[in-house]
Amino acid sequence: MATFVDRYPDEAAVVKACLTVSFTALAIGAFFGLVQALHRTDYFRFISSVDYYTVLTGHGVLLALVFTIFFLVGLFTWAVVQSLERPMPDIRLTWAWFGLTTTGAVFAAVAILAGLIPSIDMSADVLYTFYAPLQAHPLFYIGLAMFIVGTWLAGADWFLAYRDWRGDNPDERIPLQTFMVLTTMLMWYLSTLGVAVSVVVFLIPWSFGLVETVNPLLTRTLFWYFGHPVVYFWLMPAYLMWYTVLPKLAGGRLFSDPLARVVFVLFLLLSTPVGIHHQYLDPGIAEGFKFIAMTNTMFLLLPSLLTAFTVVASVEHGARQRGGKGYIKWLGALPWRDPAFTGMALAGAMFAAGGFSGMINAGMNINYLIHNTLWVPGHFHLTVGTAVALTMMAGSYWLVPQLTGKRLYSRPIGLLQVVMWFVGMVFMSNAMHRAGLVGIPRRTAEPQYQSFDFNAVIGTVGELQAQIALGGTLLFLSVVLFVFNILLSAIEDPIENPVDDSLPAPLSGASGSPRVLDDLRLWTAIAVVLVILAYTLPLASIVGDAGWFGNVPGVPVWVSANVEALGDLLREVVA
Ligand code: HEM
Ligand SMILES: [Cu+2]
Repeated sequence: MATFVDRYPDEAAVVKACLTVSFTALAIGAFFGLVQALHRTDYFRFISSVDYYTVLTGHGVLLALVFTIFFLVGLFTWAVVQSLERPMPDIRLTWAWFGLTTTGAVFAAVAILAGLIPSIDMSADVLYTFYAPLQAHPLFYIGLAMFIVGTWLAGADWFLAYRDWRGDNPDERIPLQTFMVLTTMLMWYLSTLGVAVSVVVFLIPWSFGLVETVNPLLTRTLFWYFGHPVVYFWLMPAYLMWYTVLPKLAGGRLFSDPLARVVFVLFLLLSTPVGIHHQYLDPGIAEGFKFIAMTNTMFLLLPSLLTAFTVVASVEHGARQRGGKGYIKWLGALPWRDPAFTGMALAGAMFAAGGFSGMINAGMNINYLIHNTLWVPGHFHLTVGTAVALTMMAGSYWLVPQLTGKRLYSRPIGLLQVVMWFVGMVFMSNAMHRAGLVGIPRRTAEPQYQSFDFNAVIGTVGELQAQIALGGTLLFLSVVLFVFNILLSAIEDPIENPVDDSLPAPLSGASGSPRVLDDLRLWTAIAVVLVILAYTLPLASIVGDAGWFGNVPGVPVWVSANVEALGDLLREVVA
């Protein structure tokens, strides 16, 4: 059968555009990562420590939000189109959400990067968590709001495609990839409500000076209401590829389709009522609510353990199809020369390690040991920074040829790239975890804290710094290889079937499983109830303590006469 781009050229163009934005953000963000790794460890400094926060904000926003989410919207569009086997209902709507998300991302990026240019009165050095009372230039918040609304429209687009398909196929089970997209988006709608309210109702008016004060605990809580589910928004594209693409690359088939559905339903139910686990150290939230968030968080381990089982079982099935034998020896029969397979497999292995350090983060009492230390970036460079990022890069080696009709420029370079990421991350992340354990803080350009001694239990602090700098350098070089491999693939000549893109049916299909699994209304309703239970009382007490708009004035990271004038103007218009 013809490849994706021949069957759906219009859709392929949108997906390619999404990946172009995604990889551009990856390239810039990775460069910032290198700057941070070398600056913090004092190996090489060419920015001032004040600009460090501009760079760190850029790194967080460009990688954790732009790179991941643009990849997601591209991948999901591909997944919906190819699993429903029909084009998008109206390609103009598809381009419209692409345009809106891209404009929003560019606005936010401009507001951040302007911080590096002293002659421009604009800055957004508020880090990707944008905690009030740190106050960014309004353009930053406006960009974020547009970006989020863009993702909502993208979801609407996929739901419309599904509705059309349902009209023609009233009795069929939802195709697995589309099921994954729809459940993920339902979770996203539910959770982005929090951040949208925070940005639109509180932060934008406040950054314009329309309201004087803000309630920092309220905006923080709304941020984390979205901030935990967003980690599943990053992960679900990786899961989609682990469940539906990785088994095929391994030479096998997905072990169980119904189990995959159960996992996605569990994420829809459990992702949101846990956000307070990021606020164990926030005063103003009663311990009991924190305890509930911790309990819910521990339940969330279940779908990830189910995933580990299902994906490994599918890969083992693949290895045995390829002649693999024995308890462990089958591992040798896997296609380790294929960069797409190897990258995803290594990403999955690192996710297991990230899961373990995540359990430490989630424990209310041991969290105090590592809170705000370098342990935390150590943890999430394993999860979003590897499980997600490496799966996306590796998956691209299989996906991009379907979008361009051209073969990958070099598989050996691809293989070197994914292995280099893995090795770089072993150095950087492990050293970050250890540095956190001795109390070295995160989010600082000057971690030496003169007159305060950090003593490593094993090795030395100097050795930890060296590993972070070395790991960061390898990671950056890995991104350089990735970007060049993809760019050089773009100038290959088109060929008939650049990659084997067929996806075999699961070993155990959906047909025998309970129909209730596909009842999206039911699962959404339960998810809403769980959110109401988890959040009503904490929010009521936060608002009761300090009011909706609080009593804390802003601490602007920008100084701009223009914005003040604009604020005056808006105040007059409103009055
Ligand atoms: C070239 C590869 C990378 C390098 C060298 C790198 C390096 C670093 C370092 C050293 C920090 C800690 C800075 C500090 O706390 O002072 C950091 C923070 C961070 N990194 Fe990375 N990183 C890389 C890739 C990624 C990727 C792929 C992602 C996500 C997809 C990511 C997301 C983040 C986030 C969200 C933060 C926290 C920012 C904050 O504290 O506001 N990084 N990175
Ligand atoms: Cu979380």
